Amino acid sequence: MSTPLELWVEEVSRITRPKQIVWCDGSGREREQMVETLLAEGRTFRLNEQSYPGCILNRSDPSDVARTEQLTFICTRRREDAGPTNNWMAPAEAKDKVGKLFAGAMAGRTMYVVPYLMGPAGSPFSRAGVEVTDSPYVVASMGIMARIGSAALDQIGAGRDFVPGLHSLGDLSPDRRFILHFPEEKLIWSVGSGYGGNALLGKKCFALRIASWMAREQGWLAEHMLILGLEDPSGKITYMAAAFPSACGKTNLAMMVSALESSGYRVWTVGDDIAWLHPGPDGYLHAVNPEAGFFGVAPGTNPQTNPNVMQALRQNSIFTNVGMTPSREPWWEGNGSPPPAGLLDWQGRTFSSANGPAAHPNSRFTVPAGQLPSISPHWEDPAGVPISAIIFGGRRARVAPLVFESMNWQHGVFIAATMASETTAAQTGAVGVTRRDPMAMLPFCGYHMGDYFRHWLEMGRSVPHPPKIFRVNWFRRGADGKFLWPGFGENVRVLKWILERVQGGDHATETPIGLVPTPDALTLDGLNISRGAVEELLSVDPDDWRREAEETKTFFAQFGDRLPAELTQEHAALVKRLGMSASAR
Ligand code: GTP
Ligand code: SPV
Ligand code: MN
Repeated sequence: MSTPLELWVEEVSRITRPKQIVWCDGSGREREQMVETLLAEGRTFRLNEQSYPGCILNRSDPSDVARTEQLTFICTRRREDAGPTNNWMAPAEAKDKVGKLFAGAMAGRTMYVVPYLMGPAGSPFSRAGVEVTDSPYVVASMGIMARIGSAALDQIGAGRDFVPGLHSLGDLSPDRRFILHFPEEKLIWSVGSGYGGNALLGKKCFALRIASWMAREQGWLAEHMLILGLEDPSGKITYMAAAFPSACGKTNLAMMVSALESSGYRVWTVGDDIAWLHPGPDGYLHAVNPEAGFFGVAPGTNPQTNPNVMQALRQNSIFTNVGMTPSREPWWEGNGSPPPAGLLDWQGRTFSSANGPAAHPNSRFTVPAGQLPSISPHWEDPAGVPISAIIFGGRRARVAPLVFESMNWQHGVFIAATMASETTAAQTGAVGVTRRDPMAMLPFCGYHMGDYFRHWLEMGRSVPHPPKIFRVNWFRRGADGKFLWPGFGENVRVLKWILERVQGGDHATETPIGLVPTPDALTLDGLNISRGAVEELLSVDPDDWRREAEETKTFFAQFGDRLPAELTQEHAALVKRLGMSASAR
């Protein structure tokens, strides 16, 4: 008797017609075979065996360098269940149209079957998936980003409780690229891209889009969040989760070397991109990191901004679309050293600034989490870590202050739902365009965003000790166009204020948008920043926020009657606090 998994693998092999099928177990030998296969394909290189042992550099197709949101679909039976913020295709139409692209797609190639577990082995919160792919790069990357092989097969056994994901590189043309999610049957289809979130199906496709749907059904949350522990001078560790849009600072915050380490504040990393949050028996929300590695933005990463990851990426790591020096070391803009003579850019050309940067702006490193010096001893705790604060942040050159706190959970959901951020290179399209990105989940919520807001409101009501909710912005700029806040390891100063608020400290002033630190509440010793800059960072300009409130009204309108009444009430209360006229409401 075949198991459901074997039957599904047979079914997809009948469609894709590979020359052979390889079941992956995640062993070192298998990884070495993937590397050999990649080297033979000519777009992958072994890095310097002395300085970067076990590391490779991969150059993707130049048209396949970031997530493609316009080619990403939620395929629910009813269009309205995908909601106005998602692309939608009817399941039957999707299968017919994209099924044609899978037909014979693996002819003459190997089909790899990658069973994977999202979440720590033995955790009641962990979920299994199986990715079938014709890309050895995907196999090697999944081997770092998830627990693959027996950890997953043990959980799946002869059952059907796994999320199947079918992936093929196809011809890599964006004209024939589709990333499809069928949340009602918990199925993923992806064709035409080998890059990151389009192709490593455990990550955004499963752990966010499909998992967010499961989470609503089952009473938990699947979020685009880092998880960190802040140790205070008493040795107590308080856990926080933070949602920022892509390339807006999660990896760097989660791994920071604290500027206040000498006074006893230290940061421990639990996760850098995704959090699954479940109500725990102690009345707190508990977070697990479903991933096992970090797929982080390379440019800007250096020994000052992120010393922890600079150490971790020295071995067993994959570099994608970075430059390569003549001594076969990876290189990117902002890595702390000047471009050496003979540098090759991400497309393998001799570096010339006329061709643009040496590393693609969305170039990335893929690093096993266990290698990080700051990895938390609890990062694989099956029960997760209890969360005391949730932080939402965006990239805003103006308007948004360095930090503010919500008045309560309902108001917290409102300030998360109305967050906006400037777009980055993590997705294709224009960079620097301000867009609403509720909870940093705009590209990742697998269902109607109005229902998602309602689920968030319900979660706060059902948990006896809901986390306090904050907003931050490391990216505010002064009149000279420069960042007002130094960021990175200095962000611990903001985390310290958040910790004090969690512990009941009262150094906060009420403004129309929420509670901001009093001018002397932030610990700034040892930091060279002017009083004026701090005041500017914390300032809340009523005119700016009246404009935000106007935009929020338009943004909310698209959700129709699925927008929870609580958020309409929060908007009305904000409008009132801002002293806006009735017509502006
Ligand atoms: P995804 O992996 O795409 O979800 O992104 P992420 O949120 O983990 O972003 P990441 O930490 O990789 O940061 C992306 C970019 O923002 C990098 O170029 C960083 O150098 C920059 N950055 C991160 N933190 C800060 C900060 O505190 N201040 C400033 N000015 N830049 C930052
Ligand atoms: C993001 O874009 O938010 C990422 C990278 O974390 S990717 O996996 O490519 O989506
Ligand atoms: Mn991300």
